[in-house]
Amino acid sequence: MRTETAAPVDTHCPYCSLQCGMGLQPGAGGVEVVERTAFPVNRGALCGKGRTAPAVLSSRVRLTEPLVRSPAGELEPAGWEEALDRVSTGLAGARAGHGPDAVGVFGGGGLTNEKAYALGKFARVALGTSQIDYNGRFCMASAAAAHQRAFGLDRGLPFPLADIPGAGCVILVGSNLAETMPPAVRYLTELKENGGTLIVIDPRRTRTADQADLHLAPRPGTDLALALGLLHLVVAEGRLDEEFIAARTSGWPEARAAAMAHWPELVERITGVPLPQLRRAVALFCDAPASMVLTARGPEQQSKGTDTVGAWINLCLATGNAGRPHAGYGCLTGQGNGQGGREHGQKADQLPGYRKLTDPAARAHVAGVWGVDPDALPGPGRSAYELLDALGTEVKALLMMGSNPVVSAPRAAHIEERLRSLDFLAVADVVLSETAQLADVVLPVTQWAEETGTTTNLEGRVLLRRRALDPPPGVRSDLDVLHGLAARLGREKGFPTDPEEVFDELRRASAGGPADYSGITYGRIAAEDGVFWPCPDTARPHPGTPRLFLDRFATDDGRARFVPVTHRPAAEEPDADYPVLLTTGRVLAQYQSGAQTRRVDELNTAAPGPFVQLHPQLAERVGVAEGSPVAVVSRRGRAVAPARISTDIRPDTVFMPFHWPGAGRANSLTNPALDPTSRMPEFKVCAVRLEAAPADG
Ligand SMILES: Nc1nc2c(c(=O)[nH]1)N[C@H]1C(S)=C(S)[C@@H](COP(=O)(O)OP(=O)(O)OC[C@H]3O[C@@H](n4cnc5c(=O)[nH]c(N)nc54)[C@H](O)[C@@H]3O)O[C@H]1N2
Ligand SMILES: Nc1nc2c(c(=O)[nH]1)N[C@H]1C(S)=C(S)[C@@H](COP(=O)(O)OP(=O)(O)OC[C@H]3O[C@@H](n4cnc5c(=O)[nH]c(N)nc54)[C@H](O)[C@@H]3O)O[C@H]1N2
Ligand code: SF4
Ligand SMILES: [Mo]
Repeated sequence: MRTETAAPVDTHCPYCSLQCGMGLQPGAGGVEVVERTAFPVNRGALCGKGRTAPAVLSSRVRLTEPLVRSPAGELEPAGWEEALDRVSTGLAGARAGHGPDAVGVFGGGGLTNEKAYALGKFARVALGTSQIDYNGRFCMASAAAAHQRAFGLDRGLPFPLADIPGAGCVILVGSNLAETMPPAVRYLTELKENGGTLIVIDPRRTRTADQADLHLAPRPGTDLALALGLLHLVVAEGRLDEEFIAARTSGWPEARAAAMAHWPELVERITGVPLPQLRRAVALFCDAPASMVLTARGPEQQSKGTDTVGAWINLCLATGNAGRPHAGYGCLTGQGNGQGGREHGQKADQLPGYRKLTDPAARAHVAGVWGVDPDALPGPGRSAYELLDALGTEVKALLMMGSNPVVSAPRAAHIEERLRSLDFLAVADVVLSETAQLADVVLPVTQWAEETGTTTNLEGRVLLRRRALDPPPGVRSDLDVLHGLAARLGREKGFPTDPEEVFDELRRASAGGPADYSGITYGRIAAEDGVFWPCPDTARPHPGTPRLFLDRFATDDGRARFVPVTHRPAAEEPDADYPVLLTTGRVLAQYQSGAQTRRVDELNTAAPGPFVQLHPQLAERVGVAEGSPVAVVSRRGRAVAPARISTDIRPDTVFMPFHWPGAGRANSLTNPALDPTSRMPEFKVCAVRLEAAPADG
């Protein structure tokens, strides 16, 4: 028996990229969340999801034994040996019949660094497949691509959140921070207390927009034009930082020419944002001694997301707001390990340390650490949506670890059907998610509080989650799963189950790469409240890098690159048949596909189900009343949910949260049109029509 004086275990929330610090106090009935005020990012504050996270540890709601599909088609309890045998046979069978690329692996940005690393290695070494990608492709891939293009390196925020209050003006583009990272609102409050101004750009007046000095409500999918219009005004009004442009950038003449084609009057027409508001935004942004632009999923989840983020970066560069304190561009990454999960090799084109799979030197280095022939490493594979779309045709068997695409993928009914058409599907999860329900084998895995591992938060700060309690019997860790499968596939060695051992290998694999973790140890993280990468292993311990680009950008010549970009319409614009724009996103009390949070009573009470937010003018035209069911129909499908009538949204746009399966599933409607560079689907814009639905849907 534990004594009641056991100290709380310092750890981090299982959900979003803020990775709030929390203490877990072990007690008779499991663990209780206690404040961890010393952790600087959230100083003890938590949102309701973090506070209630232990509810998902309860065996009442989670998987506690492997499940195997019986000849009669039912998922039935089985032992671990049988379940792992079935998975390795299923994966190996597809490989034997159709070649290694007939086996797919799908990961997640919620997985720890250790798991993401091991999963990428498992795909390339144990399976020999190129077909691995992950749900981060649905998240911040466009910002990552734009970061690489402009700065030569992708770390979501090149500065700590604590720098925000020191900026004179912050533009939040398509981020509903007050609902998606509530404890971070503190930084915006402090910004305003310091006399700084906040501009929020969102087609809806959100809880975040409520706090803004200026709220611009553009038509969804027009952020690229908006940013270009602001840059045009910056030039026209003589607000350029010529000195910065000359000293620290390249490519300005071409970017300038592209921006000058976007007349403010044209931009007003495209975006629906009145010209005086555009002028005011430029004044606030340029009057401040240092300004920031922070983007989130609003402008990024578009079929032109990379160019859109590029346009916002151009605005920062032209005004000298980059590479100096309290100024710059940053992306607010989303998932718990959305940053680290995109660095260590579960992405289709990537090796650990944010290395490129196509770079011969990177292949040689990582193959050396893995003890394999570099020529044996496969090349880049398909992106997430393209991989899911190829299921059942070119990809015959799939291992899913850390995503629930039946709810979260665009054009979800089609993806559900692709998953059903597989010869073999294995899902490792903590709960019986909608995707796990389709599997041939379900493997029950341990969760955050039951295992140790590192995550990298949205600031690039590498953190340690610590095990605070024992998992229920019958549950194994993802690292155990990969170890067991690799052994069955002939790789007895190379897949350790101890997270620290995996991390030490990751450090070596990342050494010398852009995301260099080699100087970071579990001990250092614990002692320092996290360590910012890059942190090479140097003779005198490297301090880590809270702020990037202060002296030079990570390009070959050290200069940030302007990229000339021009506006283009969404992949699907409204027309006579589908006259309304649909956009999608989140609510405070549910997380992602809802697999975890829909199992928490308190959260379900706060956010019980899907809804369609629409303007009273539109509601009247369609003939729906508050709370009555409205059908939303797109070229991909139909969804029905109660109307939530509000003047907080543009009259030409409806909004649906995507957290629920079934009749109200927003992703039955969304358009999988992909950004050509980042392969990000256009979750934030598609054309729909509305119909008042009969009460039974
Ligand atoms: N409560 C909660 N918090 C979360 C999550 C969650 O599921 N629930 N998920 C986490 C993850 S993985 C992520 S990625 C982040 C996402 O965090 P956010 O990006 O803040 O969340 P979203 O609600 O997807 O989108 C933000 C806003 O974009 C607006 N928007 C829609 N279309 C457009 C557009 O065309 N242009 C602009 N400028 N804005 C637009 C929406 O109205 C919405 O208010 O949240 C993280 N935190
Ligand atoms: N329409 C619309 N769709 C969207 C978005 C949007 O804005 N609009 N946003 C997109 C974005 S930004 C994201 S990030 C995706 C997210 O969507 P998903 O990829 O579906 O994310 P989650 O719901 O977090 O799914 C994670 C799954 O893994 C399980 N899990 C959690 N931790 C672990 C672990 O450690 N190991 C294993 N094996 N399993 C674990 C969870 O129980 C859950 O079933 O959705 C995307 N879909
Ligand atoms: S803001 Fe994010 S990390 Fe913090 S408690 Fe909420 S879900 Fe967890
Ligand atoms: Mo995300």
